[in-house]
Amino acid sequence: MGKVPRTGVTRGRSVGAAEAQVLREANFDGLVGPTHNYAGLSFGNVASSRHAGRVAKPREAALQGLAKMRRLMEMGLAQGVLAPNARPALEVARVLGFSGSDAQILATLAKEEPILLAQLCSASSMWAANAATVSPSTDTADGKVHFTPANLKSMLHRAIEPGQTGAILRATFADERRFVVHPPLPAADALGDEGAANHTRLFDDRVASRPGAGVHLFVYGVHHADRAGARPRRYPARQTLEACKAVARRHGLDLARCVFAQQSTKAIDAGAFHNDVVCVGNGRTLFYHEDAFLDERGVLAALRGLVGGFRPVRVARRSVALSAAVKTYLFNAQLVTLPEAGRKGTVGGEGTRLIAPSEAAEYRATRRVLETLFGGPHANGAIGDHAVMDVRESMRNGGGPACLRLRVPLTEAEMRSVTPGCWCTPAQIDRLEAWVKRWYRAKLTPADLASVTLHEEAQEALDALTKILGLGRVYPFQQA
Ligand code: SUG
Repeated sequence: MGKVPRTGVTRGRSVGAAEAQVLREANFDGLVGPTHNYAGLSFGNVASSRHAGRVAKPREAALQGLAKMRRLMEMGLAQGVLAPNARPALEVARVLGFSGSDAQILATLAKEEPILLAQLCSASSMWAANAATVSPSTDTADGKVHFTPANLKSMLHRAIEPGQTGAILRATFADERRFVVHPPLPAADALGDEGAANHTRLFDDRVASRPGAGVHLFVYGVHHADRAGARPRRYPARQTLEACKAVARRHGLDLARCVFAQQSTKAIDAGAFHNDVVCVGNGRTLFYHEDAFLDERGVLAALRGLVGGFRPVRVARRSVALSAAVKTYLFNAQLVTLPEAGRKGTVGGEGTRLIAPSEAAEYRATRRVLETLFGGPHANGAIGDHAVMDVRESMRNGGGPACLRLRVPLTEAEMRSVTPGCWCTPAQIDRLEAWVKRWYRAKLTPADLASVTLHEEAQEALDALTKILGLGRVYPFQQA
């Protein structure tokens, strides 16, 4: 495991434990799989539709992701990696009635069901913020870390993820004394769940010595049972209130410390298909767009009442239009607390840094927000500075820096129980880069997806990956 300085500290008391537990946030980034392509599969995700059919660069995409992991690790943050789903998911094709050899199924799909072929090939598991919702042990009734893999029921290419994602999470967080990986919620309209992309854990980070559980902001697009309630008109609302509540309940969170907030329908209709497109939080800070929530005042009041020293950093629509927020992904950023040792040269904000996509620095209005985060009109001393990351290949499918990572706050002992190969160290990232360069194609178009060679390459690559990460046999093809 990489040497991870103490940082982003919050304290809480795990049930039954005599000592207050110190948590550190680790980010587990989804590794981009070898079939990364642009198929325009996500209705309501503007970037996905805009780039449909383009030539994708899987090798570059995976290397961009690894470069981001390396930079966060070099900032002194705890960085891990989540293995991708294996694609093409021919086991799903067989469930859907296709038969014959792999080559025959691929040929039939290409000829008769090209959209289904693209769905079965999508590398969408890279967006680890949708892998699961995570509750740290300080906040759960049984003192364990709970994971619920998201059912992702809104889109077929994503709805086939939770089985493999669950297996990968179980292999990564294998110690059952500390980690619980639940099954996904039933895949019904009433229970649409997209995971951590719609969840933010806040806590008072001023007094590290004051134990206390976190506050959980769950954001939903629709209250399914409320037929008269607000709903987006243009694009689907992927997350329901019912799903948020079920996750909070089964994880054993204190419901009095949960805030369930509806996303503004305007935001969804502008292309913010997840709350993390317009909002990100860390500690007692929430950085968000004015149009993120249906009832902004109510959300702020609830959070003010629960989070000591709560600091909202609001960006008004007259500074950044909703369309610009969606286009640049200014808010699809990681808001991190740098460890003491890594703060040299930072401006202030107690080492809080916004890790934004390069696109946000290229557009005038959002660049201005980045440049004036500390001391400018949006500032209240909450955010010290920013860094930009180039994850363009993922961005063209609507996935920014925040989409690519799953936040997992862990105690020191829990960190030691994670499968060691899943932690990033300089040597492990070197190994993964070499692995990508060996196996990944430079270019991929939707027409290439029917290739049996691609299928075989992907399997060999992932088989090798499970050895590098020390995961065991997590993939369906390894069990056959
Ligand atoms: O679910 N894009 C993903 C992007 C997910 C971003 N995640 C967060 N915001 N946390 C989605 O819409 C596009 C695939 C394609 O069109 O080929 C896609 O699935």
